[in-house]
Amino acid sequence: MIKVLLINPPLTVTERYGTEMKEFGGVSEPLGLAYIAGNLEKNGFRVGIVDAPPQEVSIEDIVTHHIDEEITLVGITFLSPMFDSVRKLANRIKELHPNVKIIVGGPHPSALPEDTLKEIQSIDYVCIGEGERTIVEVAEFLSGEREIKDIKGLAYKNSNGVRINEPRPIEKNLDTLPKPSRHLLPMTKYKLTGSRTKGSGFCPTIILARGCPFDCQFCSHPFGKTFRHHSVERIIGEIEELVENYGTRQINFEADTLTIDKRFVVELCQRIIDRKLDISWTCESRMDTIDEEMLRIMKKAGCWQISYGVESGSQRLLDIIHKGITKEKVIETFKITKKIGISIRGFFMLGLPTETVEESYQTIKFAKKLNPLWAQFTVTIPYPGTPMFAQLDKEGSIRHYDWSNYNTWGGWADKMLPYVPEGRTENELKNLQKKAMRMYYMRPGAFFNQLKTISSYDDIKKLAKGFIILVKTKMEANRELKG
Ligand code: B12
Ligand code: SF4
Repeated sequence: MIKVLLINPPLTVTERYGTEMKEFGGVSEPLGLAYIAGNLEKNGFRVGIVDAPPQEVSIEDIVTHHIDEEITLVGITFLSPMFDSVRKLANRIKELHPNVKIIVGGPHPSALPEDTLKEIQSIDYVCIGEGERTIVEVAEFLSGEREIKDIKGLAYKNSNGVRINEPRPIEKNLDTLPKPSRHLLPMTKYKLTGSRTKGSGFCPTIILARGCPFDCQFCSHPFGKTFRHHSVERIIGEIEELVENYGTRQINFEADTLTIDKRFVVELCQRIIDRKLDISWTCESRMDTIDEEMLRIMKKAGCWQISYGVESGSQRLLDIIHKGITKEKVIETFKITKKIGISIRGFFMLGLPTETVEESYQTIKFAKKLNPLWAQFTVTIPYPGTPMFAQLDKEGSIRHYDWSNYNTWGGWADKMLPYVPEGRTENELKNLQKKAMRMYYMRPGAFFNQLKTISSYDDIKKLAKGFIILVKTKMEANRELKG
């Protein structure tokens, strides 16, 4: 049986968040790789994972210490901002180990399979979409057990250029996939973003469901539009394993739209309560798929925080991005969530297509009115694979295709922006992001909200550091004005 090495390429927290904000960034488990490793192991293949960011390994370390003669196939996971890192890694692997085959997967190559194969010549195959079955079939092909043209969801180079095989159907029953191989990951090294954890930053993630039927134009729908969830038994089993193996008391529940299926959420929460699983958990949700009854049982089952994507304070923009939610619904859901006692993280986007300066301020004002514990203001990045990217690209409004600069949140938007609405400037938007954070957090109300959450010395340090950064941005803005 061939041996496969899976790699999460080097992309440090500093590269993602910048020097100033790196302490607020998290490093999470690459569950996509762990899932495909699970299926490779189930099918008898030998497999290892290098998770470069937490293991602090460089490209040179990987090619010299982790790739040996036994390895036939290397798989790399790939988000758009990792482009440069993936290119350097793949080129260096081919230089030193020309016989090793390289496959990439993840949201970026899934959206642009042909471009990826052309832009990075050292890559042999692109997996499009869910990868569990595709990687096993590629490993079987390399073992001489099947033909490459029959592997669904695969793109590769041939004599005529690039061939894209038939699409791979989505996994209808997620439980048929083995559990992610967390034993191959450096689990103790992970730390979720400060705003998503209580006390210790260790908070492993479980994926409960995949797919979302909604149509937000900034979303790339890597798992398609059909909602599918794991069975409650499987999820409870995974929670118990995390508690037993890693002693965790907090978990991040991940799903594209967790609360879309009320019966599932209620059943899961009831089971957590009945089994007396003493865990607290955080999740994300859409504000029009959640109600008071659900929130009550979620709270009882240990949910302490929900992240809501509000996006904009302008109804015109909410409609343009097909958010499908009214501002009234947002206000109502915030009110009920606070009443139940679940803390809120609110996500807001600045610089949406056609957004005016007045509308940007409308968003900041709306955020203050909603007053979540944490507010995150992100300068809009149209990612490949999203309808927004397709539309702006068609209009000729994409300013550059330097994928490594496609970096959403991550401290400040300090890379060159791929899109700036007409009549606005890059500098103005970047400064506005900082100003939004100041306007939001440098209010007595927001400050006291934060004070109430302090439970350790680390929390005080984090708060003080955040405050100093905001004051620094204010001083910089003043200097710019004077200059
Ligand atoms: C949760 C999440 C996060 C969490 C991660 C939490 C965690 N513990 O995993 C946090 C908040 C930390 C995060 C951070 C970021 N995220 Co994020 N995130 C997501 C989200 C909502 C779900 C990801 C997930 O859990 N996937 C589950 C696993 C099982 O799926 P997967 O990794 O895609 O892998 C499957 C396939 O893609 C494929 N596959 C993946 N890799 C490989 C490799 C090989 C060899 C093969 C064969 C197959 C394969 O097979 C896997 C199994 O089916 C997605 C949206 C989405 N629905 O995907 C955005 C998403 C992935 N994030 C995105 C981005 C941009 C980021 C950041 C870069 C933002 C930033 N600047 O900080 C960072 C990068 C973090 C990093 N890894 O370095 C974008 C990527 C867009 C793009 N074109 O690249 C997405 C798609 C959201 C969007 N805007 O549409 N993210
Ligand atoms: S609700 Fe979330 S997952 Fe669904 S389309 Fe909108 S952003 Fe994407």
